[in-house]
Amino acid sequence: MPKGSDLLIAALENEGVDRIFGVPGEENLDVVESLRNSSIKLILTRHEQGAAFMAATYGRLTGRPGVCITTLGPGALNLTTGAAYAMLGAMPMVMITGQKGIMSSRQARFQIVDVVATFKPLTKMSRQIVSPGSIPTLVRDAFRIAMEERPGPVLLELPEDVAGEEGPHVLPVPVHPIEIPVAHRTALDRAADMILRAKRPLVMLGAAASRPRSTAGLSGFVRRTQIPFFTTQMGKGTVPGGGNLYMGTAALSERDYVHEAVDQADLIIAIGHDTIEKPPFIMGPKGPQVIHVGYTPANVDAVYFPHAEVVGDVGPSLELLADRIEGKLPNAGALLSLRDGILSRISDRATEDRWPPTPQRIVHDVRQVIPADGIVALDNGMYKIWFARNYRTYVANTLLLDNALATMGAGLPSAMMAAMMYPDRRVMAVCGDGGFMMNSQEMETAVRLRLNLVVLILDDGAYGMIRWKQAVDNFPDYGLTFGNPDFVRYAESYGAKGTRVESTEGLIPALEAAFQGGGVHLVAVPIDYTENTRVLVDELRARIPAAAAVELV
Ligand SMILES: Cc1ncc(C[n+]2csc(CCOP(=O)(O)OP(=O)(O)O)c2C)c(N)n1
Ligand SMILES: [Mg+2]
Repeated sequence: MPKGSDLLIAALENEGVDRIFGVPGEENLDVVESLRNSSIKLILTRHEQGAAFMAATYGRLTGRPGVCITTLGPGALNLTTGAAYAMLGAMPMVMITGQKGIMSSRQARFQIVDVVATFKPLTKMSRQIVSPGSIPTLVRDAFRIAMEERPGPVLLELPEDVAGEEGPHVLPVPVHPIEIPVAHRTALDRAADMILRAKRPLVMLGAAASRPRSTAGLSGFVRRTQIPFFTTQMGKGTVPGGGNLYMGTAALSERDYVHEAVDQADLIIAIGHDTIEKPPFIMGPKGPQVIHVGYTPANVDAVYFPHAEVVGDVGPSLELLADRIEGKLPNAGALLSLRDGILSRISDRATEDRWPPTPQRIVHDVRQVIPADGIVALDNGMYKIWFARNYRTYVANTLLLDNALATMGAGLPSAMMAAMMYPDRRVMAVCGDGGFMMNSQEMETAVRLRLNLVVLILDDGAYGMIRWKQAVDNFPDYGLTFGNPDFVRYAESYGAKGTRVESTEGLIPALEAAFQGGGVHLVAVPIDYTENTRVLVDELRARIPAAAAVELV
């Protein structure tokens, strides 16, 4: 007779799960044993947070939930940041946590935390499994909920006695494909009418535009309408940024060069915008009309209150919209004359050879060693603004950044997931010295998994973004610097390779050699963050003299 844990693993196999990330505890040992006899690989990590970031990134890249497993109490609580990351980032994920026996237990309250309640606000569903017979339906439901728009995490708690209990064999619930309805004809007609009347239209691609299922229909819409587009930070890459319609990425909320186009537009077609992102532009009473195109209706906010909505499966809905307007838009390219000016000012100083290198130079040099389909995964720090603003993408999901929870510590695990999934593509993690150290123990996991991965560490000996904001706000420089390990020896102690870049011209060769050498290779480079104030405050303030300090953190 199968145990509860066998039914769980069979249900996960039924969902097509091929790996589970995590750190098991004694309450999971039945599940570990069932896993050992299954087709699913257990990928052990060195912290549950790393497991959750990897599982969430699996969901982000495939559209199907990544799965992670932990014990009760302390292990489960270590998933909270990963749950929030998946929740805000709309990444499908299934978390499985252990628990003491619920029928009887001789452990009093040892390690017991109300995990199900803890995760309620951090998930789309958080439930305890109370009988083996319910496992197939609960697992199917969990996967559906995690995957449905808007995707996100779910948690299933499997107590150890339910996991170990034998019972009749219950078949998994069959999986069938589900299509999302397309937008209503009336909504499409209304949106088409607004676009046909626009004098200076602009498209914005937001976070949901990067969903794996979205990417096909989007390029077609832009190509057929020839309306120029900009992106949010998480919308980067869905339509190739190399094309002649890309106007930039809104890494700031206002006053950046890309906002010249935003400010002059009379209509913005916001595709897949999710207000969990730091606002890419601020709507006001006199601003442009906005059409929200998304899988789900817009979340109305003080800075985002669209005038019309096209809700439905984004790709096919956009196809129907393009059918209505293609060839009828004499004003489509009205804002294109701004393009060269915006892009040339963004790439200013990208090849300057000052030492330490500027953020612009580092972004430029990274782009030189990453092919079009190569993937850069960022942690969170000051450099994220520079990468979002300056790094051009050509393929969807090739700049993985988190502009939702914006947590530190996810850069290395998310890059590791990309490296696992795409062993033939170049993958690089870019981390600050602060964020890298928050999950640097996963270097061991990366080495153990024999990943090919370059980890670029930007060394300023500080929580640089906060230190910079402190200066911008006229506080004295206090409390935000630290010492670093010797990163080269640190990498070597894990069995990885390490290089310290000693000159600005040395960065590209160091990165190139790291990729060519294969394996896990850490490259540390100092960074000159004086550019933060020179460009993001002084230069942009000069552009609009009345502007206040740029709000970034
Ligand atoms: C887990 C977490 N803690 C704190 C913050 C707030 N925070 C945002 S950026 C930052 C500093 C990042 O430092 P580092 O990784 O060294 O990058 P740098 O800005 O120096 O390039 C901090 C503390 C955060 N986003 N996430
Ligand atoms: Mg730093």
